[in-house]
Amino acid sequence: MAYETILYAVTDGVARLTLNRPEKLNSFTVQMHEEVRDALDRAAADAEARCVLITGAGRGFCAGQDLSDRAVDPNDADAARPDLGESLEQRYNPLIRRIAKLEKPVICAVNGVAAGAGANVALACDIVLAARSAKFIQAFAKIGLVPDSGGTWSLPRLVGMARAKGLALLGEAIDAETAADWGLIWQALPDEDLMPEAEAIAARLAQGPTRGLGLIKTALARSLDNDLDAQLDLERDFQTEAGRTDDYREGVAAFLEKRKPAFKGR
Ligand code: LHQ
Repeated sequence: MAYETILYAVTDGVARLTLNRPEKLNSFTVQMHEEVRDALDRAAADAEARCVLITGAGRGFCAGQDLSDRAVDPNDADAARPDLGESLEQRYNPLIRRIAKLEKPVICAVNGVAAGAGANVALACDIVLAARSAKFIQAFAKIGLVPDSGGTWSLPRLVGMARAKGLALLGEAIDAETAADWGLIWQALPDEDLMPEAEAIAARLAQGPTRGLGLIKTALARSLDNDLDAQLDLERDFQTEAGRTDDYREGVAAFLEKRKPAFKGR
């Protein structure tokens, strides 16, 4: 598939996906959804891609759904009422599931405003960095909607119920430093440091023990539903698998030989 609304390339083990509709703050259209899905599927299937780095072109990260194709006359009682659930089922939910189930680390570099579904796409990623000038807005309540794209699931888990309710009900923007202080994201950085730091983390993860990193991501996600016994069983099974990888053998050998490991991602 040729892309028109995103940029996608794999180099040095990193799949870089850039949302690229800067004039509309990278808000989602049906086409952009199709392209992002396709790119994430390619990244999942490509052994050369050992982590994914998502960012936005221009001054915004993503303003959520493109609302320009949703305009309705509020005075026209007969105007068709859209089925937004269908839009979630067909587009946003598959997107969030792809990020969550991708067994490779997904880094998100939030370069500017992240609003509505755009904020929750960022929060679905594994390591979220944001420029100090970026803002996170659960904009849904402002237009009569409910946080979607996993927001009602991720917000209470990331920041606790009191802050989740404040963010979702008030729809106010919070800045990147507040987001980091609250534990919503990993780190807020000076604007000029965002991409160099995101690239440094991506380079590090791309040279990591990819299978083990994928298992870590899945184990932490499963812990949110498991009790301790179930999680201990899961750790046993995952460690069995990790212990059989070439990268584990290399990691131990490198430690004993006092050198840097050369992981192959196998
Ligand atoms: C936009 C958008 C946008 C179109 C900026 N659409 N053009 C899922 C299921 C199905 C349907 C419904 O929704 C969902 C999930 C959702 O995501 S709902 C939430 C949708 N998003 C929003 O409500 C956010 C709307 N945008 C804003 O509030 C502001 O644009 C923010 C706070 C993000 C940025 O404000 P500013 O920095 O002041 O920029 P701006 O408002 O001037 O925007 C720049 C341009 O981008 C402007 O176009 P123009 O032609 O006038 O220069 C905006 O119209 C356009 N834009 N967001 N979502």
